[in-house]
Amino acid sequence: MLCPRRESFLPEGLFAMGGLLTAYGRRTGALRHCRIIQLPRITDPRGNLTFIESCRHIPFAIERVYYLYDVPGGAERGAHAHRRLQQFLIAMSGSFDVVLDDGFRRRRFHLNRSYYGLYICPMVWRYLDNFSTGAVCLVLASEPYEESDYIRDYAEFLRLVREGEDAGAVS
Ligand code: T46
Repeated sequence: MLCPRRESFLPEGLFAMGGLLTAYGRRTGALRHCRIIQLPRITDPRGNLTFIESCRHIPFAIERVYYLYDVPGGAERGAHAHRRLQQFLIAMSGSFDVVLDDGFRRRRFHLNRSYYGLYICPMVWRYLDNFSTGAVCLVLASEPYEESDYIRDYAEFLRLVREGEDAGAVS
């Protein structure tokens, strides 16, 4: 779901669009929209407090919340992309890594604090690994669960990204 006040911070047509050619001639994809977002932190001798409001601290309205926990050592989650879904991941406890890949570039993020998280826009392949003991990954999502939103085959993901590139690339 898009934010009512600010339609979406994502450029028009991102969902269909693939890579852009930068001034330096390097292809960049959706990864440029993904980023670590620092959250408000009310420190208090009684314990700290962090809060998140839809469309204020994260660029979408929250439609679903889920969390990963009791992840065995060495396990990997994810390994797919979403067509439309936006997500925000927080390490509520412990730590883990998130690897993002937009078909052009790949980047690894380490999450280990409950006062910041990683925003992931649509059409980004992701997997999570390196979970510490007791890690809890909280996920805020922009849409209800919908299996048809998943792209679970990496070759298919690359094909879609490249198709988008042919349709939408600019120089
Ligand atoms: C992502 C990482 C962090 C539901 O029924 N409802 C839900 O809301 C979700 C998320 C999953 N499911 C079912 C569907 C599958 O049968 O739970 C099973 C495992 O789901 P999935 O393969 O999506 O789990 P992960 O941990 O590999 O991936 C999930 C998110 O899908 C993904 O977008 O970033 O968590």
